[in-house]
Amino acid sequence: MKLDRFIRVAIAIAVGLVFIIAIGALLFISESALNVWDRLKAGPPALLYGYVGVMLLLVVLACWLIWRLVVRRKIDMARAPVAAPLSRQDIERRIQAAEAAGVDVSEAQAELKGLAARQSGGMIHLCFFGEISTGKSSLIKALVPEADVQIDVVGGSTDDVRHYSWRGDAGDQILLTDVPGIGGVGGELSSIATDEAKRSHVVLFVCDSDLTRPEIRSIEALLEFDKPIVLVLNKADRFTSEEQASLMQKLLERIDEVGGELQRDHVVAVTAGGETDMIERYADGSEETVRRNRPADIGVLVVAINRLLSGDAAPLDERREKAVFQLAAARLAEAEAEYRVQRSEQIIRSATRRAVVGALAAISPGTDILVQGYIGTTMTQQLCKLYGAAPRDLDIEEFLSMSQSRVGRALPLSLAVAGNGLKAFPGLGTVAGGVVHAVAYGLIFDALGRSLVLTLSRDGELVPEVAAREFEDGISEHLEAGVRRIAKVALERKDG
Ligand SMILES: Nc1nc2c(ncn2[C@@H]2O[C@H](COP(=O)(O)OP(=O)(O)O)[C@@H](O)[C@H]2O)c(=O)[nH]1
Ligand SMILES: [Mg+2]
Repeated sequence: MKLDRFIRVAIAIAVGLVFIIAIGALLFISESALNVWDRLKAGPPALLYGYVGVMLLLVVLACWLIWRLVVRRKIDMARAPVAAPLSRQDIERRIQAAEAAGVDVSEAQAELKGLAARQSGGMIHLCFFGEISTGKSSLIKALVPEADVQIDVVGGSTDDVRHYSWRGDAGDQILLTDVPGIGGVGGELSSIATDEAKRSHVVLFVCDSDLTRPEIRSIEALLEFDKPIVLVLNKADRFTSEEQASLMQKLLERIDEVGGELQRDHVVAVTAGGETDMIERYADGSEETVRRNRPADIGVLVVAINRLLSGDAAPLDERREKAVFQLAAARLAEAEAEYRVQRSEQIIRSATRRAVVGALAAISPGTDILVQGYIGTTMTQQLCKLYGAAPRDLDIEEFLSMSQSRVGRALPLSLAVAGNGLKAFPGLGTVAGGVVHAVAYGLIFDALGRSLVLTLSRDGELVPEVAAREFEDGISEHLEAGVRRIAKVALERKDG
């Protein structure tokens, strides 16, 4: 054990040396610091303050540099919460920025144009909203008897948005909007209805019993858009007055539960009327089914609406405007998501193609040159930028090297998948090993890009460990998905 002893002695000497140097350095530093301090004190105060100022500045600069290096940055250009109140300037600026980036902003713009058209009309917009067959159309018919409103016993007769004009107490023109019932099949009509409700000044939420879960959810969605709501319990003729009173109480409680504030006079019980089939029995014993009009009783609703509109219209208009800006922002966010999907596909394809070409050209290719090299870095940078993540260069390096260590394990599988994929091309004899390798590398790139998109769209930033794990978890699935396409790229290249 001579060597062992030798090493221990060497370490002991090294430790001793380090201590001596450290003590010397400490002495030297404190001596010169005291020296400088004494001289500064003796000198003019301006020099002292100036000196201390410069020292502080250096400390701040050092802190800033460390922060830049260590703390992850995240820029949220389009990721800003949709629910935040927006000004006209905000939304217009966002649309402009998105348009410049190549996003299709037509739907967001159409929302703003629609708002302008409505505002120039100067009418108050009331939207009848609620589940199918609660009697929305019947209520409009009761308010505007001369209107040609479609009412259906089966339900779901209103399949688009219709407008009817109505005159309030003060003689003001009011636009009543009939929309499809929510909760039908598909859900597409529901979203048409919800969007239209968000574009109105006041929503008349029509129900015909206690609120269901979907109804509560749509009320929550409307409250998120700061919509004034009048809750209308229709078909009151079906309840006794006690039943009606307890239902009304329940409705108020439900609204309370979702955190909405609704005044007592904003919950009303009415009977829209409508038609009903009745069996008429005659003296001679014969029976006949006749269609009768139910008497309507909507006085409380008319009062509630008039009270709502008797005040200043400007706050209502302002709230509506904000809601539409929010709606436009939501449209924009959808368009941006769509754009990101398309653009990321392009980025991944082009990186994969380059990886395949690079591997074909190399005499002894290796994934490390590819993954951690130029192609891997560019692809990662481009995808991060697309998803609004601004990782440090260090993070990108770390992510790629972590992925690299997983590539080693995935390579045999990737080669097998590539070999199999190439067999799918008819008329191809045995392909050279180089082509199989090239396809395998392409597949790895493809998988790397796709898993990166998954984490970026979910987290909005690049956390190396998380992204690398995602890559590992999804690799076999991604390999299978891309093999035909990438094999084709390799074969075209090789033939060319
Ligand atoms: N009992 C009763 N039935 C009503 C009342 N209002 C509407 N209805 C019936 O409810 C059904 C659906 O009405 P409709 O107005 O088409 O509902 P919408 O889908 O919400 O537009 C029809 O059969 C109406 O006759 C009401 O006040 N009382
Ligand atoms: Mg209807």
